[in-house]
Amino acid sequence: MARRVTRLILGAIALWVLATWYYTWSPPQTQMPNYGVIPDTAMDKSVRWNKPPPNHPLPSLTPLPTELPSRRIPKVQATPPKEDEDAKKIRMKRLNAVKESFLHSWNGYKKNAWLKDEVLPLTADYQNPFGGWAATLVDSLDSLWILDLKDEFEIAVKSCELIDFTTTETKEINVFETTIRYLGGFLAAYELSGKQHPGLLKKATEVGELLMGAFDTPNRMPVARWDWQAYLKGKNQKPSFNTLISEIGSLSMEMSKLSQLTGDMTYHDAAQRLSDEIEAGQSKTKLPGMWPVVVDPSVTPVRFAGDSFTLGGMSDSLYEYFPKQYLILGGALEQPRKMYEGFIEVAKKHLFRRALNPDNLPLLFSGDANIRRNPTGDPLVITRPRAQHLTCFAGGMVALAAKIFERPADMETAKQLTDGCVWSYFATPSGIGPEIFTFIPCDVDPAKDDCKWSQQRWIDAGKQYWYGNLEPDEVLDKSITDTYKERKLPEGMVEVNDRRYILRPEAIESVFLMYRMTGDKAWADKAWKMFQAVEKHTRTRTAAAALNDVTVASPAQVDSMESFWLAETLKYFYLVFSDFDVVSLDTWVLNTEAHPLRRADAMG
Ligand code: DMJ
Repeated sequence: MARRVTRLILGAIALWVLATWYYTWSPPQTQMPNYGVIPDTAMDKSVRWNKPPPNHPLPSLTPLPTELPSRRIPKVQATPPKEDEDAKKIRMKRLNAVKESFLHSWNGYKKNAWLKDEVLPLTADYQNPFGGWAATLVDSLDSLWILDLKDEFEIAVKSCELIDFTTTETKEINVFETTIRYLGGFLAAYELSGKQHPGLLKKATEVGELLMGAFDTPNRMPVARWDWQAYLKGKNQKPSFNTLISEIGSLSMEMSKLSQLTGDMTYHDAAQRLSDEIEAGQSKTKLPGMWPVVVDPSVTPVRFAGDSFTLGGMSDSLYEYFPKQYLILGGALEQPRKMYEGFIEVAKKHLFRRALNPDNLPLLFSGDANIRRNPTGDPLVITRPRAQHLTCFAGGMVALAAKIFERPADMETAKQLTDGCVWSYFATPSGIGPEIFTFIPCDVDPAKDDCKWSQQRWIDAGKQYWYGNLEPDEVLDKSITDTYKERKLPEGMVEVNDRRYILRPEAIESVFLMYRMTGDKAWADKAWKMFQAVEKHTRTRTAAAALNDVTVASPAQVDSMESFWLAETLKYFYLVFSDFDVVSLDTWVLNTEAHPLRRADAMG
């Protein structure tokens, strides 16, 4: 009997030990949904940002330029097209449709993901890919203001007070994304709303202060993916030797604007050091005038030794910022203009290509350039006819620069670049342009090539693309037409390399800028057609979703809605149908007090 009791007691103790171990070490039972980003479990959650004394203090700070610009910056907006009552009714209907779409997604975010980075539009869940500091909320503040959703704006501004920038579960802070989505978001909203909400500037300063930690390196170049906790623990950090050029090349507008608004030159100084390095490297790259996608800022001077050049992903905003930074600084600094002028002719020569299309429209696309060696060892520039949705900002950039830098002939280039992107929308069965496709370049010399469409030319381009190692007559035309059919390729494309549409803004941004700068109503009609297609396919019960394949009539939706849908894409659609004095480019872009309104937003 005593032995049975002892066994029972021992059993109970064993059970208790097991249970204690299980509850202490097993995962919590209330399963957290998968938010897409796995927080680093090794992160010390008690660590909070508290600015440490710098490891590499600066003897002095570069101040904002104060001299008056040597040249007057010309106005950019055209006279709005005349409109009768019927035309106005149509425009207002379109405007309201965009506003309704915005409210639908905004409410979906509010209900399901408030204070989180992104709503998941299919599962009505959320995810935190940008530090968990309410990216969609902050990024969309200026849209709320522009769309005249002032009550929502007030609620959102109030909620910003709850965002805690002293901590995050993210191990590495992405300095570029944090700058454009958060810092840019606060600054744009602060200025647009007439500087009536000092809390927004306070938040911007918190972000700016945090980001300055990433610049505390021996050469003051930033660590683009920044381990903030290691830095707090005293790590002597260095930038990575393979950094993307856009991640260090497009911080300037937000940093300089923060200095303009606070009077603290720390931020502008950080940006100016970067710009000086980038300018110094401009003529020393393998494609002088442009910068390679991957650079090494861990050394001084920064090394720009890469072989690949593009206006697309990983480089785009570097170029986009030149005219906009020139404007932010009121034209008082020639450097961004010089860098623009130094690169644009190179891009025209090596990247921009006329493209064959069944309607024989004058279209341009911005491809990629790679540097190879020819048999004698000399560098050879190979242009790859790969068009990315991300390059669609180029039309708007070239148009803006054509106006402010007085390059009127470039307006035609801007038009053709923008029309290229519009064509990529209208060419697909869904009515939306793909993320990446391969086009058919015509000879750069119009005297040698009239760039006239024929089915045979499309087929021959396919032979070249798919069977480049064979002689053209070794490949049957039929095998190419079969490939085109199987791969559902619109006439004029030889491959769609990435079939997604992820709610990106670049194409509509350029259409909007072209409309405001030319006053040609055709742009508004193009925008409406684009909007209808985007709205039809992306809308979900909760918000709006990315698409997996725009080359089919009914693309499947993907459970993602990045903050730029509300912060950029719908804002540009809305501005297309607004009066020209809503965020007039001449007020907000040319005014030396103008806000950065985030990288892609020359005006909003
Ligand atoms: C935007 O968030 C920014 O404009 C960035 O510079 C590149 N593109 C995305 C949206 O596509």
